[in-house]
Amino acid sequence: MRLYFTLILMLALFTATPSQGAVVYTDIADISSTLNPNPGWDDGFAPIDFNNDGTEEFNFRWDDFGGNTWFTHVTAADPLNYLVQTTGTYNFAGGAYVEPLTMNTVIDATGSWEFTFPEPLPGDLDDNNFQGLGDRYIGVQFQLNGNTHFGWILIELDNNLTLTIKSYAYDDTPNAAIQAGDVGNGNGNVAVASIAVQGQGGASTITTQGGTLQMEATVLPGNATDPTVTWSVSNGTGAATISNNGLLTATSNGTVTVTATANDGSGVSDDAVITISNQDLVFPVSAINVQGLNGVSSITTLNGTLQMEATVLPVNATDPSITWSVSDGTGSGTISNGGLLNGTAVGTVTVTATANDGSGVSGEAVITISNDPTGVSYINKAELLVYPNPAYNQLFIQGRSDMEINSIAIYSMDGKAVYQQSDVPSNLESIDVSFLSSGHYMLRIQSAGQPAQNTQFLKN
Ligand SMILES: [Ca+2]
Ligand SMILES: [Ca+2]
Repeated sequence: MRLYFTLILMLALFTATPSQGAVVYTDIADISSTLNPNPGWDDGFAPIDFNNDGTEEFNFRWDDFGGNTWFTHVTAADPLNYLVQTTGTYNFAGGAYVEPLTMNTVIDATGSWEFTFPEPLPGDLDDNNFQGLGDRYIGVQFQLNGNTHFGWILIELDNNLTLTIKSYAYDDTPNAAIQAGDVGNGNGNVAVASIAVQGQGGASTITTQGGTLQMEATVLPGNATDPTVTWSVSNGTGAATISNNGLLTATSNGTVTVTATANDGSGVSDDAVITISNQDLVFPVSAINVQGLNGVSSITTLNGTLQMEATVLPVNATDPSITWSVSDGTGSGTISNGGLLNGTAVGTVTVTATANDGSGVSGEAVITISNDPTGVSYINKAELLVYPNPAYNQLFIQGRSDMEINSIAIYSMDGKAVYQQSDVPSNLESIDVSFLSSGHYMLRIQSAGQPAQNTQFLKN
């Protein structure tokens, strides 16, 4: 038994012994800088301090000289000794372009390395380089205590010219190679090797107007460290949009190409062509149902109003717009473009909504206009204004200057008093009606020496 514990202890000690040299990984909160304003620059942002000793080894810079002349640079604390892996081509200023490395690329002394003076470019006007690729790695080498170390910096330069610095790592063993994306967890990183894109169930068409197709990406190998993808769609003869989750929505007939791109910096992507049809179908209006708001079919005050509503079928009618009109019956009225009916003479009127799509479909409702429903005179507009109608939170009351209002009451359409104020201050300007639910109400105002005056209003 004692021997067993001793073996366990020895094994534990052996396992815990740090290996010589290790990848030192730093995941910073992503730092983004966009080329804006124009012209302008952002100097020395995103300091990279590989060994966390308070001294940065690298940082980044924008230059923007206007007229779309822009550069983004990798700069270094020691530009004559710190190197960046480059593509070996030179920009007009004599600096090299930074090589966009994919995940697991081995970074060592081989390859093309350049001093960081003049500063190598992740991108400029002449060579997009990193632009639009998604995540890519910059290979770097630098000196610590006279020794050379290799490392990587993960960046993204998007098509909107936003440069984002995400994380970095180096190997603390001098001259030791490091793989792009190695975070030092001992497992290395499993890069995405392939992506297969298709529509759900193998579908490659959208045949309904404004229809959708859920796109699917099969990412291999199954143990990829970061199996997530970014969806995009490019319009061919047709057009569509795609959500972050890969839901494709048809816009116009033809073909579109859907792409899923790995987010792990492996550079792997796949496309699928989707064919869209039936986006130009026309659905004529088949029926229109007309009624007053909340089913109200009467105006109970002369010159009162009623908001009319039209329900147009089918719900996917291509042009669901309508035109309002009113024809006099025994009464008369006017109607606004928005369907607000004003009863101008007692009796009935017929309100009509006619489809604008040429289908010839219309719907109508008969509205009864009455006056003085409670045996008192209506509001004389020359003496008493109540507005706005419809009312929202406040109902304003403006009487003739010598009018003395004694009481105010509001009744719902079924006759219940929902508001009463008997001690009306002389400076009253408005009533708070925000507590009322939407619908029609009767306002009754009793002023000195006058019969009660009523008006109907709509609360929105
Ligand atoms: Ca440092
Ligand atoms: Ca990060």
